Amino acid sequence: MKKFISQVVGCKKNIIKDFAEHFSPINIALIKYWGKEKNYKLRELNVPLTESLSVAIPSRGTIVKLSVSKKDILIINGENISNENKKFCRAFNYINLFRQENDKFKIETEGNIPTGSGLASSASFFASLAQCLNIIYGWNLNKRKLSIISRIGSGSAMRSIFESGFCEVVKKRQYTYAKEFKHNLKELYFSIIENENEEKYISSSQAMNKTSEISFLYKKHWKKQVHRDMKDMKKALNKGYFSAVGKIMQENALAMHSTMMSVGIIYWNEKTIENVKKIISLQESDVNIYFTIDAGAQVKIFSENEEEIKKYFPLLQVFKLI
Ligand code: 2P0
Repeated sequence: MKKFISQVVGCKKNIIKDFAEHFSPINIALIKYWGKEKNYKLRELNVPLTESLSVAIPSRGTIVKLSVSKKDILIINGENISNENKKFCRAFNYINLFRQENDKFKIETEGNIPTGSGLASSASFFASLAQCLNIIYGWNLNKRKLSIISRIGSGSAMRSIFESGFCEVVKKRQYTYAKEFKHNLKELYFSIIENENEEKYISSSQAMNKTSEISFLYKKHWKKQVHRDMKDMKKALNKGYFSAVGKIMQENALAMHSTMMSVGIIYWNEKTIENVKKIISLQESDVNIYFTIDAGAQVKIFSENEEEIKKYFPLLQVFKLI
């Protein structure tokens, strides 16, 4: 691990600035990351099993302020987090990979992400934290290397390095990274149907690990599904065909949920099913609204037409992405 880190960040090990601040957006995967490479070395470096493709939601995300301190402190949205808390351990175990023994930090984070939405807040947090470390240690990393080091914190963080537009994860063994993906969509709008406020009952990491260990459907099918969907999705984005983008995205999300449902992991609630049925029946009447669902109950919708979302979901906040 240490050797890999120095290959990526170089030999600069000393703090050169005592404060850094960075905002990273959340991202929504149109082609999902679900499961990791099993090989010991790749597993340690949190390498996803497949490629994935996402769009950034620039107005939602996490600001991280990282400052040199006398002891390690984590403050999330104004609340001091105990050093026995899982989040504290996860954040500082990550920093341990890069720092020298006497370097101590205060991490302050503020997010504007809807709670319980299955919007991996870990993605925007680790993307911001990696960028703050890059400033504090003066590594001067490009986006590709930033995506590689943020990945060690959280797989989806790779994609939050990109502040707007689409990006894809490219598989390259331990150097698996994210890069911008150019598209030709004319307009794109996004909304979240918030229908759950509780913490999810199983984390996405645990859920993907359990699925990949025991689901026959996952083992036989998931990698092939992603390869095909990536190819078709890139073609649809290149051509700017929104309805093809929507259909591929929706099938990919349903396939991911099928793999986890096959081992008894069900994030959906009654409202999820109600909204999924509503959108499918709208599609049957030629309404171009498509959905995706992450590791949570929330249904996320995309359309190329703002008025269509407002007409059928009048209470939702609509985000213009393109
Ligand atoms: C995604 N998810 O592509 C998929 C879809 C959830 C469902 O990336 O274990 O929190 O930290 O690498 O990044 C959530 O996974 O997992 C996720 P770890 P992460 O957006």
